Amino acid sequence: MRLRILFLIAAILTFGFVKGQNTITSAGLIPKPVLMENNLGAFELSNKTTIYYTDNNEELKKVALYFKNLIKPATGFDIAVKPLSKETTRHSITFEIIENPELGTEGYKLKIYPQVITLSANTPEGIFRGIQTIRQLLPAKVEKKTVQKGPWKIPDGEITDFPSYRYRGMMLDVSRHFFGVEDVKHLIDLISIYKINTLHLHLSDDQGWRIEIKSWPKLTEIGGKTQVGGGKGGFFTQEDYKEIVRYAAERYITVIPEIDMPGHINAALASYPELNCDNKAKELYTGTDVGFSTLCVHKDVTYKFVDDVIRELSAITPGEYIHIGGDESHATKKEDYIYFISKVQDIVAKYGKKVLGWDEIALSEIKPGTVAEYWAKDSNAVLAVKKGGKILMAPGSRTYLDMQYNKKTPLGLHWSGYVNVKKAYDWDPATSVKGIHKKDITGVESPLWTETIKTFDDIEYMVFPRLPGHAEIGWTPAKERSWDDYKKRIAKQASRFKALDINYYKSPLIDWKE
Ligand code: IFG
Repeated sequence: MRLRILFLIAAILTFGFVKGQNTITSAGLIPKPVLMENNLGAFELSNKTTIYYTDNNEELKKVALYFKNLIKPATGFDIAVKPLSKETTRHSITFEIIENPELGTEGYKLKIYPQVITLSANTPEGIFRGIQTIRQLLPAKVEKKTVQKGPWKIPDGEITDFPSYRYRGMMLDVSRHFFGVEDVKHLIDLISIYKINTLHLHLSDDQGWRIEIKSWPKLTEIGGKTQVGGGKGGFFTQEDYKEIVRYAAERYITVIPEIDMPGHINAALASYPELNCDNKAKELYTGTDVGFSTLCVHKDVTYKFVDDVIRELSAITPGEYIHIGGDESHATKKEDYIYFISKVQDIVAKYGKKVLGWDEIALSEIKPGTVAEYWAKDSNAVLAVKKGGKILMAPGSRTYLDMQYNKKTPLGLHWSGYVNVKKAYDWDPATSVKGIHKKDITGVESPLWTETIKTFDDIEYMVFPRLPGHAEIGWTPAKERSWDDYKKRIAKQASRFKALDINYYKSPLIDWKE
């Protein structure tokens, strides 16, 4: 008899078939953790749960309060948050800072028992990443903004987890169509669920200049006035931008601003005649062509402009990178481009920042610390590495969220092919470009260009469900990933998308479990 019971328990532990109850391995976690073990039973969150944080660590307290406030609307629980002391109540969640080199800065260890949860990490950032896992182990209705019926069970077991790549990002183009602070904050909330840690804002292009530069006010007064299709455009004041940076930092997301140069610059050329070689301001542009504009590379005022812009932007950007663009400069002579990009890298370094740029920057010098963002040309990526640079992987054919899913889906472009959910997921950055290896790669990024994207619903439609797959590529080791396993897990995210009211694309490739 005893043997039969033991066998039954072993079967349950192995297959997690406890009827109806979630288990850690059946919860559909994305990104998939490195190590997961099921135990029997569950921890049930209640009003009596206490959250403890160790070492009276103020930053850790903020993360604990983030978790408390995250679960409060749907559970109705106003959970106590206290510094860990000797006597802890029986039913508790403890966030603790430990020293475990295996976990790095973002990794965590999660142990869930019926009465106690311990989430440990080397840093509060690691605790924040682990909280996203706890969040995904709770029923999806925990995402709702109104009180829902319980129970609020978190399946027992253990998770050890840490990311493959340090840079896991998304880019939002706010130039082609402008999206304001509230939209950007909402996007930050959604991408943080999948452990994304970088938001690259494409702040300037031919159609719009979107960031206030106090020493060049017409950039937004004139350059910010319109957008693709002729709508009213808009821009971030420096206060708006600082609020976005603050909100992102609370979720351990670093903002990287991009000022695209020397091309994709018509909005600036329309704002200041002196930036043009013929001293004539350009007309504002509301179309979707690319590659027709350029700064005047051999004028001193151009470098005064670049210096002022980089200076002001660096002063309000805590992150170590500034993105200088550099793509599609078809209107700039090659030798002028090489000269310009080299000078801009010096200016960025002067303000204590490092350079990120689209892969064409490899044609110029690559200064120490510079990262080339691979989007289209393999040879540029290989050249950048040869010159000592690192690569941020953003291949148009896999990560561009403005690519149509297929020829029938209404939004997006398809110059880089159709990118369905499988094509977005089923690739490995470390082997997808000949001559580029894991050691050369800082991470993965998913750009959303907005020529055809006008509303937040449009953003959600293109981002979900492909971005969670990219987040997993950046986090989970390639050998742990397979499309067959992933498509079952992304299917289970549908209930979360629904609870979050996300306008996701119900790809026919997935058997969605709403
Ligand atoms: N390429 C351009 C973008 C945008 C994109 C749309 C890059 C680096 C096509 N440059 O991608 O400005 O127009 O898919």
